[in-house]
Amino acid sequence: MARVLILGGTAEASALAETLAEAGRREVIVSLAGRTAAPRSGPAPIRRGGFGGPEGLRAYLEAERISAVIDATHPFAGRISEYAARACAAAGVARVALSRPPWRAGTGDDWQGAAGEAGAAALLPPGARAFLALGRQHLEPFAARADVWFLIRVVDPPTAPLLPGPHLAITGRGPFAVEDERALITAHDITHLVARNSGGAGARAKLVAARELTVPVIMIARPPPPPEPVVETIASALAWLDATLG
Ligand code: 3Y8
Repeated sequence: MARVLILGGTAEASALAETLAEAGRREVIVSLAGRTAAPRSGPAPIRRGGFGGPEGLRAYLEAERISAVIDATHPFAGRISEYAARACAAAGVARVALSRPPWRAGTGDDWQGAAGEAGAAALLPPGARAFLALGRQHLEPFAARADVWFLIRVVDPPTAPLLPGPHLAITGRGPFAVEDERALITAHDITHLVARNSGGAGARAKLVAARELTVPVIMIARPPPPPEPVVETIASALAWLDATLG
């Protein structure tokens, strides 16, 4: 039975793994960077932690006799996508990237584009009350903005203050509901929402709530897409796998 490695960390990766594990035609392993204490489990075994760069990943592919890799990592996880493309090329293993389309502003959306978290921090007006839906890893550019009050959503409870200035940390793992996002924004008198353009359904609710409450969004633009071939949906990733493995 062919062995498939899914580089995970998104709802699409979880759904792919579930579909393949239930079909029972291929052996599936999901790999996570290991950013959260207790990732959501599913039917496929989960491997956590880095591989030690492209060389380590190539060695893993050979040792584990992986026949195909689906890179379904988060659109901002650029480094692992680059490493996976290099490792698969070096090991002669077929690989596709599954990258869902970015969110686009629609009618009623008030979005300002930002280049990275530093760009977003610079766009916040003095005295803003900003909801940072960015997780725990990319907060340093906001540390200098002691004039801003921050609501910070992270997956695991923080073990130390996330910022030196005034803020409140809350925990949450998507998918989120619009009415909960609306209540959160209202309860904390949020004046600006800062988000990364992750795409997908799992974290879109906050954007709908911001539009309904006419709260402006500072949207951090996506990094360049992963190396080709790239597909945008679970169905096309499954079709690629069948075409590749038969
Ligand atoms: C460990 C696996 C599922 C997967 C859920 C999706 C949806 C929620 C959008 C907000 C924005 C954020 C964050 C987010 C999204 C889904 C999806 C997606 C954004 C889990 C997961 C892991 C992570 C790591 C986490 C990061 C963080 C980013 C929170 C599991 C739940 C903000 C990204 O606080 C922290 O320590 C969080 C750290 C890395 C920041 C970042 O740098 O990207 N993801 N998120 C993955 C690993 O170890 O490899 O624990 O179960 C996966 C999900 N994250 O099955 O339903 O499909 O996109 N995750 C961002 O886009 O801005 C949340 O709060 O509104």
